[in-house]
Amino acid sequence: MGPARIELMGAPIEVGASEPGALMGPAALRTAGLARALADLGHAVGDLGDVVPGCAPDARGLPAVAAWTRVLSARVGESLARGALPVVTGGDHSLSLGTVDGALRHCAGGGRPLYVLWLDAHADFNTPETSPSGNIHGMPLAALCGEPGFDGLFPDGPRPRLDPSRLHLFGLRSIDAGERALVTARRVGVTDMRAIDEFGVVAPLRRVLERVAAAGGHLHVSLDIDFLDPGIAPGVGTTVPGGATFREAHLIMEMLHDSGLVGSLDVVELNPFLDERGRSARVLVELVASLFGRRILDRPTPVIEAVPRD
Ligand code: Z70
Ligand code: MN
Ligand code: MN
Ligand code: MN
Repeated sequence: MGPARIELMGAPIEVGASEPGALMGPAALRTAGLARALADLGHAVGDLGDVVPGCAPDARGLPAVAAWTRVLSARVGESLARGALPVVTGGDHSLSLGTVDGALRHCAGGGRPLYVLWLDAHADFNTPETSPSGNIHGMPLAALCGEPGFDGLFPDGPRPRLDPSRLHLFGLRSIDAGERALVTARRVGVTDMRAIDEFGVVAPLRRVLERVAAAGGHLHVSLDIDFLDPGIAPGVGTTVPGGATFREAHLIMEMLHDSGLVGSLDVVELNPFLDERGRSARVLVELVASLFGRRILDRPTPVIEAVPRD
């Protein structure tokens, strides 16, 4: 059984990145037929349009990101409270400050643990102190996990923090020295590209999904397009060679679908200005369709026992 309703929201934010163009991401995904692809699978789909932040269009830096965080947290919270599954399209990765905050608050209210699967070439675990670039899209996870240096980003008052042990970085292949130290110290779960080369995507992802299922958790998936190899998805500001293949990425999406655990989704960092004839937008639509049940034949993931345990 699928979700009651999938709610698409655009978050055309690019102040978190240095390369302009990500604000066109939601429009490109609409043009590539995201809503139609999901509706064709039999889902009830609503496109709620683009979220509008409470800041001036030319606002920059942390105050602008804070305005986006507030409104996205509220919109995602409302969507989850309606029993819908919010899919937020970006926009740079700083938008996940809001989407994950909204999911955290929703889960805290319901007494459910929130797990985050971060499909990304990067760790996005810098703080203003460790960041070599100052770009906020390289920092959302440090902020969400409660690292210092982010005063004024979230609404005042108590806020649920993301437990780093419930965060899993998948596809990591570019990490700065300061964030490497933090990721290790905080015991963040990591399946880096070397692990994928050695073990494939299936066994590591099954471990993650088993943990979420055993805890009765809500899984938030954050898909950064640079998780994919730039050869299949060139429409991105920061290309990092050696990314996930078309087949690996589809298999991950199919496994996520079969798990039934995904409660919210971000699709981020598509930069249509740098894309080649819509290729990257189209591959993202295909991947999201696979996450929502598109499959080759009508058969589920083989039983977990088929994969040897370590
Ligand atoms: C680098 C930084 C980053 C995304 C680039 C890169 C961060 N670690 N994140 N593209 N999505 O500037 O902090
Ligand atoms: Mn719920
Ligand atoms: Mn990212
Ligand atoms: Mn990235």
